[in-house]
Amino acid sequence: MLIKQPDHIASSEITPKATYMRRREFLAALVTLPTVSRMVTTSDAVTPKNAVTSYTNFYEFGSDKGDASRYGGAFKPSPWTVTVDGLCGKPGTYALEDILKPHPLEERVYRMRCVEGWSMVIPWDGFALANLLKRFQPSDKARFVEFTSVERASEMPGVRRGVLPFPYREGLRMDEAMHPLTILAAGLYGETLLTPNGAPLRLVVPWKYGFKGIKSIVRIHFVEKQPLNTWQDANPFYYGFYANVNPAVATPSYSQATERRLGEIFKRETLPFNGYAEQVASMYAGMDPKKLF
Ligand SMILES: Nc1nc2c(c(=O)[nH]1)N[C@H]1C(S)=C(S)[C@@H](COP(=O)(O)O)O[C@H]1N2
Ligand SMILES: [Mo]
Repeated sequence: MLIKQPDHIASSEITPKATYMRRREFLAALVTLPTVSRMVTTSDAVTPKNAVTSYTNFYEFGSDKGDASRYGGAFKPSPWTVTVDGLCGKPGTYALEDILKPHPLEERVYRMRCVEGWSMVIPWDGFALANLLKRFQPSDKARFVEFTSVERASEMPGVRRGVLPFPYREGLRMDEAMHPLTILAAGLYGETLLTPNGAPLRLVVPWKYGFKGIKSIVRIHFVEKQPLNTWQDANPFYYGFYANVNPAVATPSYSQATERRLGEIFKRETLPFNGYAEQVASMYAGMDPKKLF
């Protein structure tokens, strides 16, 4: 078996050389097949596909985990455009095809964890967000990137009922957005993304709680100031900007020490940064981990 680091995640981009050798032990689980790009970041079993597509949080369709698959039938993820604006050299409205074309899809098997305590292992089909953002030439002033979801009352019953302040919004600091583990996904389990999981294009940030993974993206906005995300807007006491998975710090609503993998009976321990600490912890050096929820 060939165990190799993929080219696009050169260790020098993530950690200083000194820690590289230590990191390799962790990367033993990170396998790239030579032909198609495939990154497996965990030895945990992949969650059955039907659990991943039928148990979702997509409040535009309703607040029940089954609402997006129940009411998603009217939603049309095609044709689709993404508007890019703010502090960048190449703003514009791009067709989905233009967004995807230069970026061959890679399979990324990632651990995912919702703040509510359930977790999954999902084989996403996506590409590094960094590669897309670079095409728009973000200016030096752009310190954050803000994403917005589609808001279509006619196709989305949760939007009609106003169950959250829509449109759904999320944000990342620029270094988080440019991190090689951060991807935009256009598929899962080798198939085109289904509506409940955020068709046709959604964000995946595996060291953060699930709510950062904004679905059905229609806008990418480069900004100077830290943007507000929808959950923070709805309830700033419960939700913060960073949402880094931290088992040592309970959020006001949930303990974060353990999680239940969908399809399993016994709970398992939650890992700092959801198991991606070696790759991402250095981005938060000097920051109070209690404030990183
Ligand atoms: N537009 C939009 N994106 C969203 C949400 C949402 O309600 N609307 N829910 C978030 C939450 S709380 C979670 S846990 C993840 C879940 O992604 P999954 O359903 O594909 O597992 O999507 C996130 N992205
Ligand atoms: Mo969530």
